[in-house]
Amino acid sequence: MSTAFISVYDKTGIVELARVLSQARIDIISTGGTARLLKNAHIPVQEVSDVTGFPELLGGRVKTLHAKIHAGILYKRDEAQHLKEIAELGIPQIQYVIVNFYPFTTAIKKDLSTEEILDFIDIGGCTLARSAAKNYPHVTVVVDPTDYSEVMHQVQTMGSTSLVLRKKLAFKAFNLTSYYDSQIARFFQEKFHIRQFPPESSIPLYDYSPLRYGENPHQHAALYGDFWNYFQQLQGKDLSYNNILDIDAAVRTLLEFPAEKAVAAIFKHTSPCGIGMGNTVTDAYLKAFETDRESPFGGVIAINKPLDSSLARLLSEIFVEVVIAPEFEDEGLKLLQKKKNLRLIQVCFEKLPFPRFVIRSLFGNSYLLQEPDTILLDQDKIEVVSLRKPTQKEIDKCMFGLKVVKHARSNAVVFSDSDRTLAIGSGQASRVDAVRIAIEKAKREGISLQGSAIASDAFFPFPDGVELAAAAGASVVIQPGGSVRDKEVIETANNHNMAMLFTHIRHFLH
Ligand code: 93A
Repeated sequence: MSTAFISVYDKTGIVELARVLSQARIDIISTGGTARLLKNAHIPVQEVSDVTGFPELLGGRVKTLHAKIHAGILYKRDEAQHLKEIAELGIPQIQYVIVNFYPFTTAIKKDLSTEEILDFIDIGGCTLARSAAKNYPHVTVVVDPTDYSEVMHQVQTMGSTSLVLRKKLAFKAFNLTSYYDSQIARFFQEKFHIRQFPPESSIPLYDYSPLRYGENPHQHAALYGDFWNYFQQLQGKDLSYNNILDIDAAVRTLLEFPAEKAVAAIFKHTSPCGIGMGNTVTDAYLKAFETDRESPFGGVIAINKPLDSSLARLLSEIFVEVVIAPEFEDEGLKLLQKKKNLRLIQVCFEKLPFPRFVIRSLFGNSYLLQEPDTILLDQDKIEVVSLRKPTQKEIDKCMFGLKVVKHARSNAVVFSDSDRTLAIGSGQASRVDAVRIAIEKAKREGISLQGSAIASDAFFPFPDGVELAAAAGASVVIQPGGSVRDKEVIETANNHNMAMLFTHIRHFLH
């Protein structure tokens, strides 16, 4: 005689499923609330306590955690010793486990105490699902009400389920329990202010969390890996897919700069709007913001030093989606907390490891993997190719621009001073267009490019870009070199008395 064990929190569709199982001469064992519902629908059902001989204990904390239940699920149907033990001890032969869990993720969104939330951690239900999924060769586990119809159809037409379906359902069960536990771990991390596991730990903090959607609302998306080991959300709406991309781009840019200085990076659509460096975070932010006061609307702002009240005051005047800092001073935090939706993200710079790979997916199951672009030019390796040698000040300007251009989408150029970006042109198929856009932006913002440096992520294929930069006032160019027209390009620099530096390192970013 085969048996179904039914214990569901979400009781949608359960009566219908139980009726089909019952009509197929499958016995039903159930927990309190579920049993009551089925009895009311005149479906024959046995209470779990009648099977185990134990009442539901501790107000329901221990209902199904019993050897009789788990042996009834886990025994191998083709192993004589297992069958003998089952028969001797009068253990029910459980072939179906239909279970869904206490809604932990819904509970944490409600205004409940920690103690109340702990009561939403399902132990027995998850254990039932894991036992059944482990024994999928013999047992059908159903954790999702949308699978009821397929199970009913197979039971009605074949008298049982197919192995193919049981494998799929077992996968779904383990996928759900791993996700469920990851949400509990994440809650504990936030509640107990656990920044991260010890770095030597090989245990990932949690595997993935679904995102509301991907780049666009019609795309499903999820975040995989240990991101939350290094970032902590202090307030605001959940991070979106695009927010996470921008956070990553902004934080990576900050890592280019010396830790002694305050640096601010403003990003949108993974493009830098402006980067500034100064003695205070406010100073750095203002320099970054002045590069382009139009684009940061809806962008993200990352700083490498604690956010204070002076910067918080400035930030509360503009609309940004995310603010990232290693620390939020109390007063600054209070000011920003007035903006309920604003996402505040604390980043742990000290422990931030570079990704091992950058991954892009292609058709089918094919992927492009590469190492991240972590190389930074050694100043001694710069080759001066122009007649005029650069001043130290010009080299400083070049180095600033170079650090930023690395993080701008190709083709990209950055006009810069030694402590700020002045104009950025990026994401263009033609390099000269990137130069044109940067110059146009500087005009719009009323920024003078006189005496600026221009950094380019790859060589100038023609002299036109350098020509335009010279006309706009740039006095020095830094670029990898390597074009077949290098000679013409260098000549153009010489004609304008510009200094030109070759790095021999290209920084494409797509
Ligand atoms: O508190 S529990 O973790 N202890 C258990 O032993 C147990 N067994 C099943 N919760 C347990 N369950 C859960 O009870 C199930 O996962 C399901 O969500 C719920 C169904 O209870 P009822 O049938 O009383 O509504």
